[in-house]
Amino acid sequence: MNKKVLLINPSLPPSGWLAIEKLPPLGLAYLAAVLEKEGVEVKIFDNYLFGKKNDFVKGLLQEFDADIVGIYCSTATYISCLEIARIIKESNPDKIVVTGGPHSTLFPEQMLNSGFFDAVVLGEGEYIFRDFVKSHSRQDWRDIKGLMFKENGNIVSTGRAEFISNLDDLPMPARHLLPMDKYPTVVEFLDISPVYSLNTSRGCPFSCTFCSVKIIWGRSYRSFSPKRVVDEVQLLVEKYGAKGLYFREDNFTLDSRRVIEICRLIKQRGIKFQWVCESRVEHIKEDVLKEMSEAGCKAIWFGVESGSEETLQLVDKRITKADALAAFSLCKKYNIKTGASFILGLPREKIGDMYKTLIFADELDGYWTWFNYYLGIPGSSLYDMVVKEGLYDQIDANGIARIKTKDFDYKKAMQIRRQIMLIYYFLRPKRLLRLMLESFRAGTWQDYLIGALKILKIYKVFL
Ligand code: B12
Ligand code: SF4
Repeated sequence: MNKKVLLINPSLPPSGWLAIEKLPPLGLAYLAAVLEKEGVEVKIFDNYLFGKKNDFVKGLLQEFDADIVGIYCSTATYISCLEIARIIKESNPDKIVVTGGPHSTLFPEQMLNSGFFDAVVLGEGEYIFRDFVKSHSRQDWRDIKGLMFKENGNIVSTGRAEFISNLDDLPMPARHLLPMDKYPTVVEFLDISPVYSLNTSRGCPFSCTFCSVKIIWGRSYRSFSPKRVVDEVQLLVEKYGAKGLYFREDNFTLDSRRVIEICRLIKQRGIKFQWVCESRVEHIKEDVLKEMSEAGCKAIWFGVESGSEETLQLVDKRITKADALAAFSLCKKYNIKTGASFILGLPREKIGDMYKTLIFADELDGYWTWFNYYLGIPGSSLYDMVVKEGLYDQIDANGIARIKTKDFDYKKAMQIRRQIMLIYYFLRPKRLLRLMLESFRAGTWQDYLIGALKILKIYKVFL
């Protein structure tokens, strides 16, 4: 097929979000790999990484005259996504502009009503987008499940497509189209480089009320087979020279048989690298952890969320503090570093619950600890509750809710978060020192500094 497709990852517009981590957009790389297999010429431009002004797209289209432009859209990058699409339509009205990703899947009508998009792909995009690119005319779009577009001013939805039943059918993500040498390749926990990321599963059977992952990926868990995962590992180690890997996904450890099989294959093939993954605390069982440690696992990030049992129940996390303590202590036994991620300022929390989180974070004493503040993300059931009960004082242009309850508002929650971070880091100076050393090593110290200044509001003293 002699069509040309340009895929864009938009930059983060100025907002309350921090963009400390920059990883290759694997979703776009999967779309590109499937298209390349069909003979389509594809380019990916990752402006989340480069942060150029959005009119970069004009020059790009002069160099690469794509027939179709596909733009990733998350809630955080929605404004940039919209602007890029507007610039394309104003300068090249004949281009077909399509969007997909979490925000577009949540708000397809909003995207189409902007007037800048020809179609929206809902959810898992590889096969839907392939069929879209292969289609000969707009008439064919009605036959492609998973699409929304406008026809005579009316929005047409073809319904949600089936999820891909066997992920192993997908080709390896087209990392060769990404500027792999430009991404930060150092992660906290590992003192080696380069470290690359991969994503080996989709979907989550849990229903944490603050999370919107199920809208895209559904409740059923699908994963690449252990062999396919280890093939990708081997490719990253042998072709890209990876010394470390980061399994950056929601539920890497959900299926312990799969994890054990992956670890055994890594050992059998004698692949030498260190790795990090993310996990729910209750999935950490000794037999699995032992295999993980033997296969090179050095650290695990956990969503611990809160030090208040009431809050854990409120968000339907289905874990207890005891589960977290057990997981952290097992990790210690196997010399695996731990990361603990918490959320402060959830609706229905009392101020005392936030301090319970501080006390519990101190007790867990993860190698890394991160305190997020709650922002209501569209597509989550907690967001629906916040909106229904009017527990917000602002919903911004991206649809993000800043909450306000009878106990605190967003400003107060941020103030408490600042105090909590200060107490947590100054309580044990080793934590502060580690944060500083690691961010220097990772080259992210400027981001952390800006983040810290924002968090501590120190910048107000200078500006
Ligand atoms: C790894 C990861 C990151 C990485 C890489 C992000 C990236 N662009 O790939 C980094 C660290 C950079 C990151 C940053 C952020 N992330 Co993040 N991240 C993830 C995570 C865990 C996995 C992403 C992934 O690789 N998925 C696998 C690939 C295959 O899926 P995909 O990228 O979604 O792409 C598929 C479809 O969406 C669709 N598609 C995507 N784009 C397009 C474009 C077109 C044209 C088409 C047709 C289809 C299509 O087809 C793809 C293939 O099936 C997800 C959780 C999840 N389960 O997805 C959160 C997630 C995407 N992140 C989230 C958030 C909130 C953020 C940040 C705002 C965090 C922060 N405070 O900085 C930033 C925003 C970054 C951005 N560019 O928007 C939210 C987004 C929610 C929302 N409503 O937008 C998610 C869903 C997590 C959550 N719990 O809610 N993230
Ligand atoms: S937070 Fe993690 S475990 Fe909970 S629903 Fe979201 S992806 Fe699943």
